[in-house]
Amino acid sequence: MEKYNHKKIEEKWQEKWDKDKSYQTSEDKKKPKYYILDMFPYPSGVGLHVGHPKGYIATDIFSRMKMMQGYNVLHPMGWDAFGLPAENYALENKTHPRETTNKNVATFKAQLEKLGFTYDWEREINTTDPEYYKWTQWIFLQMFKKGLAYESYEPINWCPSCKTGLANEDLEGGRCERCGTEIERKPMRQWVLRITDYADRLLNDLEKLPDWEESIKEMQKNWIGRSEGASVKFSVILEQANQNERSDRISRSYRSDSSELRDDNYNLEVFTTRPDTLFGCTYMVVAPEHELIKNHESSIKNYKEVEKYIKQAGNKSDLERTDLAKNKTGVKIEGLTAINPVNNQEIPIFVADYVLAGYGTGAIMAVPAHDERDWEFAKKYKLPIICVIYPEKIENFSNYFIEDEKTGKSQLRGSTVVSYDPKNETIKEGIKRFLEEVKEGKHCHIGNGKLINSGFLNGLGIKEAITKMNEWLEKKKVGKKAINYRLQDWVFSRQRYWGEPIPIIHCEKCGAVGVPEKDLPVKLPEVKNYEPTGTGESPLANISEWVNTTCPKCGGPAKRETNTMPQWAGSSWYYLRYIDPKNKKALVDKQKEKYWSPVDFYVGGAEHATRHLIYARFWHKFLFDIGAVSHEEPFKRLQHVGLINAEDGRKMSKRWGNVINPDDIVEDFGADSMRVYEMFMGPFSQPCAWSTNGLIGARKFLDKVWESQSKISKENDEQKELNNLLHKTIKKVGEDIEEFKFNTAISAMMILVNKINEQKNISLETSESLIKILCPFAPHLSEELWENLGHKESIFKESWPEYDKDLIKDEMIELVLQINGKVRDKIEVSADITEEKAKKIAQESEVIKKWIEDKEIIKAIFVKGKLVNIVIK
Ligand code: ANZ
Ligand code: ZN
Repeated sequence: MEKYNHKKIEEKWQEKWDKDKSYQTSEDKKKPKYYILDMFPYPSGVGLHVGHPKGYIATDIFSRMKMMQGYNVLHPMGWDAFGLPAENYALENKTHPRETTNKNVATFKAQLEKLGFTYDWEREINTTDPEYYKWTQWIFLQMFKKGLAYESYEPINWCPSCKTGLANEDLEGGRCERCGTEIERKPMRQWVLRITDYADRLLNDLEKLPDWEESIKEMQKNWIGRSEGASVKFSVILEQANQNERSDRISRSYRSDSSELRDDNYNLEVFTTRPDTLFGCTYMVVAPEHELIKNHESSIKNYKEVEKYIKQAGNKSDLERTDLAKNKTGVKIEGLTAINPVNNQEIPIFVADYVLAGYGTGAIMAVPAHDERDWEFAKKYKLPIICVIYPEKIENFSNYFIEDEKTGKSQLRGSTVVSYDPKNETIKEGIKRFLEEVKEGKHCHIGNGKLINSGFLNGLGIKEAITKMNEWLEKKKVGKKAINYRLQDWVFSRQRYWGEPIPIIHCEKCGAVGVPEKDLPVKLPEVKNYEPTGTGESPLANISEWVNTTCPKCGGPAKRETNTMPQWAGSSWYYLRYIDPKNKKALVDKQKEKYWSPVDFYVGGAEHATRHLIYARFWHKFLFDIGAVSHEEPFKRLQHVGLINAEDGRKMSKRWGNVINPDDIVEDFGADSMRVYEMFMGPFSQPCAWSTNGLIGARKFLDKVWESQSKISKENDEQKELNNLLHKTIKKVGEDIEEFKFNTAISAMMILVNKINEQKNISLETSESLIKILCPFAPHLSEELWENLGHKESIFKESWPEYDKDLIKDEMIELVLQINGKVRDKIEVSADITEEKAKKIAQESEVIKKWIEDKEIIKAIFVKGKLVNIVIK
């Protein structure tokens, strides 16, 4: 027998698959469908390194198995080619981004093709293709029509190096995610998408996604950041007001029947999660960007000082500003005073940068006794501290901050009881001393407790006090229950060249007018100078032939919008286009969408847990609302890929000189070896380091498979033991692929192959079954072996092998399902079933379902290898 020649074999089969169009998507409606999707790459200039294809190999294995299981499989690939990285690369290399993008796409594609993937290249998409971005623009127009896309002039994140505005999502620790430059705040005109309208649905619908990893759902929850609390309006008075005006305003503020109170110039609205602490509010703080300052310039006595402070704050990033460890700074605004509505106390207003403009209302009621930031600030500026929550039990002097004598910094003392001395004081005395000590600034009590020093709230717990205060605020018309999100509307314009033009025309008479749908796409004009201008205008603004146009509404002279869309636009809906990539009339045909949607399985990098995956869910929900798609959620199952690092443990990067090009590995060891190796490295979602030794091991395994074919003989003395092992392996490999546990599937096949090689002879059937379970992993080698056995058709036309239940009996057990200790059902399961899975299966039993319907499950007990007992009320 000839030796295993990967080069010859891989070239031969790739050519054949290509010629036969083996992986063209079948749309035979009689068959079930499976849509498996990779996050498409942005084709950077450096090409792929061996880490990139890990996810693609996994989805390819999965696709091949699903094909053999009788599904129509949709497994497409495309290019996310607009955006900053592509443009920055083009600028560095002084070539037009269109040119570099085309070149990079070609390189990526060639690299991928060498790995033997099942991608249906007839469905390839590229976000920079006008036929594609026509529909990106179309979606924007629909949002514009529904009022979800709007113009705003708020200060936004500005990267001075990339010279563009950025969304919050584009920052990493206050720096530009692309270039690492610290972000400034810059007021400018921009387009914004009202994603906050969808905040609740984006949050609540996470529950409809049981097949998403919990950790990713958690990240989305935190990103959306829903906080329940109240908004409270504080009346603001000017110090110049004479005594009469003053008391009039105070009393009117209290009665809340003043028309002035509705004039926002004389109100300061805050968002608080703790309305129960209102009696403890002793001052207020506005963010440096807050409009109160500009609106009262003439009344602010120390305006110069305030202005100087604001300038300094503007240079700091949000991260720096909110850093707990940083010294709090601020300036008292002289000339303005606020009135605490709950007790009519006049309290000072500060400007301080620990309050952020972009969260809540950009102003806070400060409660120094119970908020650490306020506490530090109050101590620094000698502001009164009033304790309104005391620990119910003196033993619970917990979670408070105490000053470190040496450094003067506050420290969380966790739950240690530092302050109470039961030998020398009664509980009552202890509480009294506690209150004194809080007042003196010794502790900041952020823990639980009861209300004190709080009028009508005294004696209540925090929860009841919140409810009662909210009622009071509402009755007095000075506030109400409110919900606040960390999620902000999506800043959607970029002052850069390489993006989708925003399809809007500005007319002096008609304002911002949407480009008529028949005129889409608005093509990105060819230009010589595409460098960012840095003026806040996109380079498109310099092309007067393109900018000047006529208004679609009135026909008068008008100008095109010159901002472009962010990198994330094209990727927010691309998975829909693969379903119907060449449709000229619609984004996607309704019938096709119904058949293929949703994406059954989505695999990609964890770095997209928030941005891309929130944006895509938002667009999808919008498309659902306008009837363009039939499901509310785009991705049914989600799996993240663990990174492959370099052999030295560092990230693979040009900077470290540790990048390995897959082309070299394919050349020396073969694509099949690389595929097997990358799947064998460890648990799929975990990071791991590349190892050439490991790769050699994978190659040796394939050599052994190759050699095992010479053992096929009619006169085999195949042992029953081998047959049992074969069927166990068939079962395990199928189940492991389904669960993305490729490493254990491969190790099971290795054991099988070793066993085979111990035999003198093996049967044809054994060899064929082995090739069938191996073929998703090593498709080229398997096709060749299959052909060697005399088959004319591709192995991927075969059905996935079934295992013989009788032969794996010892692997199966009867799991007893109990309700409150009584046997109610029995099911056959794998002997090594995990606790989590057993409990899930138990609750899915039709019999058990009837028992637990409308009942509260107290707990479920699992006894390995025996039973699940569900305890209900
Ligand atoms: C009074 C108070 C008393 C507060 C107390 C907390 C504890 P989350 O949970 O993140 O929603 N806050 C509101 N807007 C802010 C802003 N723009 N910049 C900085 N801080 C801001 O946080 C809500 C709490 O953060 C609010 O509740 C407010 O302080 C502060 F014992 O109000 B709190
Ligand atoms: Zn007009």
